[in-house]
Order: sequence, then structure tokens, then C-alpha cells
Amino acid sequence: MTLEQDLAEAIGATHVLTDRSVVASYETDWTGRFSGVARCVARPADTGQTAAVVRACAAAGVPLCIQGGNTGLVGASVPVDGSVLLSTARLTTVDPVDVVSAQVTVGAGVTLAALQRAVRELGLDVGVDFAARESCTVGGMVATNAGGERVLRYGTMRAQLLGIEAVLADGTVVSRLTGLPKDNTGYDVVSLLAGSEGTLGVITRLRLRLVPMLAGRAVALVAVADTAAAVRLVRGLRDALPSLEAAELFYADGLALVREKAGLPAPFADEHPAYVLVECAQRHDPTDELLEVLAAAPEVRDATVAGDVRGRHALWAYRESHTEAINAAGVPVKLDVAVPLPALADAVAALPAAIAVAAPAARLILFGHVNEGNLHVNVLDAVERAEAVSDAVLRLVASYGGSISAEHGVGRAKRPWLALSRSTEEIAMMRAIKNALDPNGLLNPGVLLPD
Ligand code: FAD
Ligand code: 2HG
Ligand code: ZN
Repeated sequence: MTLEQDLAEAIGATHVLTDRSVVASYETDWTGRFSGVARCVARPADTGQTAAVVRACAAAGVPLCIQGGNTGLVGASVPVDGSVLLSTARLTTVDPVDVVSAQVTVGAGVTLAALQRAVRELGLDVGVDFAARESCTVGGMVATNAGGERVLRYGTMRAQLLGIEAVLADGTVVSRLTGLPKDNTGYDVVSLLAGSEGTLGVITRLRLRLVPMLAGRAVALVAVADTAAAVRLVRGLRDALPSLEAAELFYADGLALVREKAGLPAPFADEHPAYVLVECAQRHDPTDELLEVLAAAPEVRDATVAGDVRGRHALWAYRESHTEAINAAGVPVKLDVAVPLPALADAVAALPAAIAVAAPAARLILFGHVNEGNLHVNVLDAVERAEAVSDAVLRLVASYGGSISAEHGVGRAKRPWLALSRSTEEIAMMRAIKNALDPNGLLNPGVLLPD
């Protein structure tokens, strides 16, 4: 029997996709920069079927690549040539919400937006949120330890994760879904899979912590002079406003691009060098206290505040449309990095010159999550100089004591630079874990660990 026949027997022939035009829709990443040619796509419906797919690939010695919503931005969600691509699109069960514990168990293929809809009607919410919500899956979010817009308040995806069910490279199923908040019984096998980028196992189900749904919300878009002013402003807001949930940063050139591509009006009468978008959330309306704090903040050059849903979404559009606007302008070299907050302004100032040396004609669009020192360095008109640009940016970031990946992961895009953020000993430890769990390198080859 061929591998395709084995897979068809395990999960049904209609869920083994071999038609080239259909398979092609799984083969290129969101940015258009990374692609690979899969042998076929397998779409299991549950953990048992997932284990059967993994076992069939292991027996045939064919690599297996894992894809959720394919919104990942480091080239790790597309297949390597000749691999089987396992799509989690059918792992979409949502168990009844445990409102007493404020927890839920869901299939890895559930999108963030679907989960939000399911829990919000019960007065609960998901602690992580970002613009890809309609497509990204909770499995992909855990596999990349996604961050997003609420890390300031609730932490990254790892902090939401209480349990996991996963299929290891030999087809073994590990299921730990009790969700006990206190459970000190040895190595944290659940957390180990967060940020593992599909290299240690296929996550099939997750148990997630939920947070209260806070209906009182206010969003402010604040114009500031520069990065240093943005950092000072956020520091002050954090101290004064316990309801602070998000603090996002973007600049005049990013705003201009977003306005051009999304057709949005100018937020202020005048242009300003930098903008901070903040959101406060609590049970009652936080608008008055946000206005009061902004009125006293010396960094504010101009500000507009919205409390109603439509107004809040209109302000968020200036920030959340950056990724799409950049894609509409070309294929970017995308580098998601973090630097210690006290060094953020210096790093932002140093980036243009470093990039210009690597790619003189490049166009830099910067934005990010200011409280975590998380910069999204998007470099347009430089894709043919991707390696030189990545090297320049990542070395600069490392020189400030930063991380080469704040939230998107290492993937295939940054694998050669892992040693800038992790010691030799740590990389050896990671390699030992990989070798113990996947000795034949079946899962997501070429992702995360350098050769
Ligand atoms: P994919 O892209 O399909 O896969 C990502 C990685 O996870 C791959 O390595 C894949 O092999 C692995 N994987 C997927 N599912 C599983 C599974 N079930 N088991 C094991 N491995 C798996 N990220 C942030 O952190 N913060 C943001 O604010 C943010 N905003 C974004 C905005 C936009 C518009 C876009 C396009 C992306 C954004 N991202 C952001 C990137 C982010 O990594 C992804 O959106 C999300 O975490 C990936 O989910 P996915 O289901 O699309 O995974
Ligand atoms: C965001 O914060 C995402 O919007 C995407 O992490 C970042 O497009 C990017 O570089
Ligand atoms: Zn981000």
C-alpha cells in the first residue's frame, strides 16, 4: 500500500487531499515569502485519527509538517518538499465551558474568534487577542506561544494553557487535560509544548484558562513626539490605571501606509511622529479615568478617545491594519523582536542605519507592543536581501540584550540566528529534548533548531 492509501484508510479518502490545485492552497505562508511542495494534505478529525496519520508517516519515513490557520509569520506553517502536511482544520470541538473553574477544553483547530464567541456569551473571555483572530487556531497559538495585544494584563498563550493532548512523533498520545491550577508532580510537559513550534508533537486538544469578560471599555489613540515619550507615557498609564489592557505603538509612516491601503481618514488634524493606542477594560466604563490620566500626561500631543464599540474598532483599525497594509505593499522581511524597555528608544533610533547598510533601497515600517519592548520590524523592498537584513537587525537587537523573537517564534526564518538569543547549553538541552521525543526528525523538519 502507498502512504496515501494508508492515510485514506485511517481518516477517509476525502480527507487526504492530493489534487495539486487544492494542495497548493496550503503551500504558501501568509506573507508570500515561504512555500514548499507537500506530497498530500491529511485532515484528521480527532486525536485517534491524528495518531494514525503520525504512525503512517513514521512507518513510511516521510516527514510530517503541521498547519493550523497558516497565519504564522516565520515560515514554519508551510510544508517541506515531499512531506505530508497535517492540517488541524477539522479538530474543532468545543467542550461545554467549565464556568465554575473558568476553563474550557477545545480542539486545536478552533479559531480564536470561534472560541471568543463561545465563551463571551457566558461572561468569559480569552486572555490573548490579536488581528488574525478569524483564522489563527488555538493549537497554532500555543505552538508559537502567541502574545498579542493583551500580554500586559494576561501574559502570553503559555500563561493561558492549563492542559494539553498531543500526539508524539511515534504516535503516542499524551493527554493531560484536568486543568488543576495547582499540580506540582514533576516536569511541566504541558508548558513544554508551548512555543515548541510543532517540533515535539501535534497538539490535538487544549485546556485553557479564561478571564472575565470586561464590558466597560475605552480606547485612546495618543499622538506623542517619539519612542521615548511613548515609553514614558505607557509607564505612567500602567501605574495610574489598573484597568490598562493594551499599549500599542506605531509611527507616522506606518499610519500613512495603513491609511493609503485601508482608505482610512486621518485621526488628527496634524501629523505626528509616533502614536500610542491604549485600551482600558473593567466592569464599569473607564472613559473618565482614562481621560483624566491623559489630561495630566505631559507626553500627550493630541488624543482621541472612544467608548462605543464602533469608535473603539475605528481606532484599533489604525493599529491592526498594519500587517495587511504591509503585505499589500509587497513581500516583507518580517522580524519580530524584543528589547529591554529602557533600550527601546535607542534600538528604534539605530535600526534604520543598520538596515540601510544591508539593503540601501529598503523601506522600514516599525510598530509593536510597547510595554513588552516588542517591535515588529517590517522591511519592504528587501526580500532579495533577506539574510543580510535579518542578520543586521537581529545582531543589533542582541547587542541591546534583546530577543530575536518576541512572539512569532523562530520558525524557518530565524533558525540560523538562534544562538543570538539562546546559549550553547540551552540549545544543547533543546536538541536533547527534540532527539528524545522525535529521534528521526519526523515533525516539522527545518523549524526552530539550527542544523
Ligand atoms: P500556523 O500558522 O498554522 O502554524 C504556526 C506554527 O505552529 C507552525 O510551526 C505550525 O507547525 C505549528 N502548529 C500549528 N498548529 C499546531 C498544532 N496543533 N500542534 C503543533 N504545532 C502546531 N502573533 C502574535 O504572537 N501576536 C500577534 O499580535 C499576532 N498578530 C498577527 C496578526 C496577523 C494579521 C497575522 C497574519 C499573524 C499574527 N500573529 C501574531 C502570528 C501568529 O503566530 C499566528 O497568528 C498564530 O499564533 C498562529 O496560529 P495558526 O493557527 O495560524 O498557526
Ligand atoms: C501584530 O502585532 C502581529 O499585529 C503582526 O504580531 C506583526 O505584521 C507584523 O509584523
Ligand atoms: Zn504582534
